Amino acid sequence: MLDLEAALPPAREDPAPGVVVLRRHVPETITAEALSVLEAAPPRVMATPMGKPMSVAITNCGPLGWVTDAAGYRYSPVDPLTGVAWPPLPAAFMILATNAAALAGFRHFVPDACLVNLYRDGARMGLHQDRDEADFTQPIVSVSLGRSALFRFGGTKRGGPTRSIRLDHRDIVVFGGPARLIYHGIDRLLPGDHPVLGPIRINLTFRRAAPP
Ligand code: MD3
Ligand code: FE
Repeated sequence: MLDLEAALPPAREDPAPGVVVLRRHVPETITAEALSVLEAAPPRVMATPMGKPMSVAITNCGPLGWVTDAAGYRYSPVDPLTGVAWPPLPAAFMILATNAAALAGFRHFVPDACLVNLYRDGARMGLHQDRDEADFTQPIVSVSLGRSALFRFGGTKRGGPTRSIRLDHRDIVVFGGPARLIYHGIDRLLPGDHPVLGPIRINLTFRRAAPP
């Protein structure tokens, strides 16, 4: 069927300084690539340094992967379950993340880590900052697939006012500059299965973890 919506340029929103939302920007083929990563390095529940299991299951692809355990939060070149390298970052992931960052004003973004978050009903991510990376001049690019979710973000200090926006299948958000260290999280999934992923939401976050 002729898809006129797909022929239009992606709709762009700038909900706060340094936050750029590119609606329906992600090609559908990225979903299959994400499922391949999940097959190569199965998602697992990790515990926070305090020993509390996360409600989101995670895995990674790329040279570095974000991990958490009793020793703390960090990036690791190997999967702690197997001791072997994370699966490679698919070329289509790299192109998508670099192009999205450039559209948001961040040229030459070359991620070295892609954290894959898997949500089902009841999974959430409390308000936090992402500050385990070496270079905060580099943005973070977030790709949403599957079930819609309510994303919440505030400012760079805990306890300030927050806003929420809905993130749907194929949406991208770029966080950089003044937004790089904002508090953010996922309140909950929204009702309604996705035609392909069913009750699941997948989020890919592309990061530059190593120093420049
Ligand atoms: C703003 N993930 O993995 S994506 C995370 O949907 C994370 O799974 C959420 O927060 C998710 O750390 C939210 C949006 C996001 C990701 C990283 C950010 C927003 C961000 C880093 C800095 C500022
Ligand atoms: Fe985060």
